[in-house]
Amino acid sequence: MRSGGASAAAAAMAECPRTKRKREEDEADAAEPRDGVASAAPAAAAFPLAELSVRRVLRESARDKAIFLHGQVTGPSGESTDAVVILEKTPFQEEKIPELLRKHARLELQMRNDIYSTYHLYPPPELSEIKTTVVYPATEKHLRKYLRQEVHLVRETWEDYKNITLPFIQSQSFSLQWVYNILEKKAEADRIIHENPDPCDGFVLVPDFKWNQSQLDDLYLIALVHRRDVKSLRDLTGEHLPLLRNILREGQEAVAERFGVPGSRLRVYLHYQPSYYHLHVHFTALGYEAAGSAAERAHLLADVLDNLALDSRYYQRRALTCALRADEPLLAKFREAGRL
Ligand code: M7G
Repeated sequence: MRSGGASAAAAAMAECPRTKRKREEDEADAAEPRDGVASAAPAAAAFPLAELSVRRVLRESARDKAIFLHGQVTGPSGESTDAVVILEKTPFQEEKIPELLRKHARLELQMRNDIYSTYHLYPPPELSEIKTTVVYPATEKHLRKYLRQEVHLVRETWEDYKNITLPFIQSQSFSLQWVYNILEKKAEADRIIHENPDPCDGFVLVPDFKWNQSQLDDLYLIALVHRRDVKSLRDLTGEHLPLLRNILREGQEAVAERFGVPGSRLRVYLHYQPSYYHLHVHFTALGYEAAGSAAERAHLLADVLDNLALDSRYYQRRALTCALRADEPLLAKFREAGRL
């Protein structure tokens, strides 16, 4: 389902004057991504997985059945390029269970005791998918993002934001090219679930790349706003209430219509700090404990709306908690400033 009607071109023509200047600056920035990854068009060729040489395991989780690898691909002239490859076993799909039981390749007894027994079940290849996420070429920052790290909490005041965080993110943040590719329909256009094309108060809702869309247990979508002048929760004021209300209402409606999951079963929230400083909102299944849905990072959109309605400058007044990984340069900046 894609609603809203007006084309992207019409949306661009009707661009919110407030965002136009910012967009032009951002486009200039995007032409030279800060972290050095030029990726305007998605590469058509599949990633050469068989040629990946694994350098180290960045993180693994028995609970999530996932492993995060730092690997390198060697090009024809011998140069090595870093990649992050995430391998993740996918949840069961109920409707595929009869096929799995019928078509299993082998069932090997592991142990039997009285009425209890355990087995190794080997499913047919089409039912043993491993979700694979690739970041290639990966920057140092990507390697750091996925490396298992101790996390520290920092209380960031508005002054800290202006003096420490803002200058830091202006010089260091991840490239937003993937976001612009979605907004401009240069990538993932066929995956759009809903669009409100208004340049000020509109957004695009797409499946998050953490979700393979095969089952609803780990449903995960992301709403990316069209305007390009809102970096994060910190920039939000009462002016953004119509935009945020649209995201909550239309996003919930679109998910209910497409996936049959009602708003009461969705967790709709923003991250602070986010990894990508272009305002976006996470939609996850309520029963799914997505990484980043814990109290120190997730801000429910419904609460954000109420806070802004009570005080337009709420997020420029209060301190916000940030969870920063031990080797994150921003944490070092807080330490240098004597704020830790
Ligand atoms: P975040 O709060 O900035 O950071 O969320 P996090 O990644 O630390 O949670 C960005 C969200 O965008 C995450 O949920 C990512 O999984 C998702 N995401 C990132 N990339 C690069 C893409 C992409 O290329 N396509 C889609 N659909 N989602 C992405």
